[in-house]
Amino acid sequence: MKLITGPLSMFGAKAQIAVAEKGIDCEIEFVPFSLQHRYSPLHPDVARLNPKKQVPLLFDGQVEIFDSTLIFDYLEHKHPEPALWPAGIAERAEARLLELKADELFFQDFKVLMSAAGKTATPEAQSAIESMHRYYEATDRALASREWLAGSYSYADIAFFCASWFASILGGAPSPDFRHLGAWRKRMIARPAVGQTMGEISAFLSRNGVPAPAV
Ligand SMILES: N[C@@H](CCC(=O)N[C@@H](CS)C(=O)NCC(=O)O)C(=O)O
Repeated sequence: MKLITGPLSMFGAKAQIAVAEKGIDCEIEFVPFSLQHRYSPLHPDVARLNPKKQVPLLFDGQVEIFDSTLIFDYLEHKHPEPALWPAGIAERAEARLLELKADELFFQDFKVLMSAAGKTATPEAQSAIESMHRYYEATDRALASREWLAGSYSYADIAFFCASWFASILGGAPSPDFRHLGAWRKRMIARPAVGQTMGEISAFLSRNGVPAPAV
């Protein structure tokens, strides 16, 4: 199996963590990426396979897929253990919804901060930060009575952890007042699969003079 990702890819980090959680023997290849030139020049497999020109991509024999959520599904079918979707139907549905919300809703505010490129005083960036704050607040409330976002540790935790970790680089860090959320982030980073992936990304950031988020 081969995972093609970027050294600073939030969606790629999701896939990297999942592969590591499942203990899969998987080659990880990083596409060219720099803060200045972003994903240019485009990796040939990304250009060939993904009309959206995005990472991550997963290759396994004749299987060639893109999109982190599709990659989660493929990994789950190919390597069911340890399970990363909760077993209960309702909990699984909740986990899938939270994974989608991290990628599609929280990410909308994330994109605003990405475009702001550090200029967070603008009304657009402030509104995105407030919207993230509301998301963090609701998540903190939910985590007051549970260890993981939806039943057992799942892809929902991986997706939202990656989104909130990368948001922290862009000025969208959760307030330390959200102590249940803070404790969950600490539980997340203590997992070897998460700690190692984020450690590699932190090293890339520090090589580029950007402080990595404290968890
Ligand atoms: N929905 C996709 C999103 C992938 C995505 O946005 N990847 C970013 C890196 S985190 C990318 O390749 N961006 C390059 C670009 O859009 O030019 C997924 O879940 O994999």
